Amino acid sequence: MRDLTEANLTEAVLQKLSNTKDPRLKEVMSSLIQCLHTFIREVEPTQDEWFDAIQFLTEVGQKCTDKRQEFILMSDTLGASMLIDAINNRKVEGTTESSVLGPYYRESAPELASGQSISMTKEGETIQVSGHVSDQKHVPIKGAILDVWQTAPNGLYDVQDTKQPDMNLRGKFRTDTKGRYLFHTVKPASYPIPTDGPVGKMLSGLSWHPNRPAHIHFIVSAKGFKPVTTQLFIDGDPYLESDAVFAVKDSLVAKIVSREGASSKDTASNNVSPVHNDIHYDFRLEAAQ
Ligand code: MBD
Ligand code: FE
Repeated sequence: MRDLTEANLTEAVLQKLSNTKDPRLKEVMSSLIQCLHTFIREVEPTQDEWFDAIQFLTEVGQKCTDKRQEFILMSDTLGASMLIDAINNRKVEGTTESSVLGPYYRESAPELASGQSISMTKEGETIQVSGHVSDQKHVPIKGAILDVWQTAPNGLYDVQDTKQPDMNLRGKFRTDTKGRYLFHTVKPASYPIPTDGPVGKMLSGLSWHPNRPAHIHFIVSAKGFKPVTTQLFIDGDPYLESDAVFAVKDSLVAKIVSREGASSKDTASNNVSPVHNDIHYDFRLEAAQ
């Protein structure tokens, strides 16, 4: 391999894969090398531009900590995460649609009793979230687990905000014998994804806004069923049509229904008419094969 040129360099790199044993690795790298070379041939980056690109990826890596995942943010904002999700969770009639996990999931959320609130501070407007978990034929699933997380009304997750208690606005709930779940929370807000890193610079360079519509994350799982990672979005949010991470699906938009005059422990002591905010949403899981 000498005197490689613009014309034969791609072929020479691909040739080297003939020694690669793992067939999937071979397939993946073959495609990656071809796509990368095609991209370079199309764009013809200057050497300064290529160095800037390497600098950008370096900064993405350096921005990552145990509380900040800039690579996920890059994948999300370029639509890659939703494309991976779409390919791996093709729509199955009668089941809840999936959406992206995002960078703020934590595995060890506390298990809470039905009806409890995931808000440790109670700051914000209380909402009650309830519904059923069932299979495709509407048969209720007992003991399904809903792992839930969201931002505070200031638009920050616990890990982003030193003022919030650890594990604030996270919890795991279990369905009862009739497949019902119930919990309380506070109204989430639409908010910008973090813009103080290289992905923020990329978005502003592209004139793309960083905002996500208000949402509540769920991983719903049950024995014998395929778990679904999804999000519920609040109807009427101004960013439903332009989510910075492309995650909104019509079937995942939920209405907050306000009932005046309902008795509520939270508001009964105040001198205002008690209002109950309700979200009702039923999840449906596909049986595992
Ligand atoms: C979020 O809160 C989120 O849910 C996703 C998918 C990406 C960035 C921030
Ligand atoms: Fe989120």
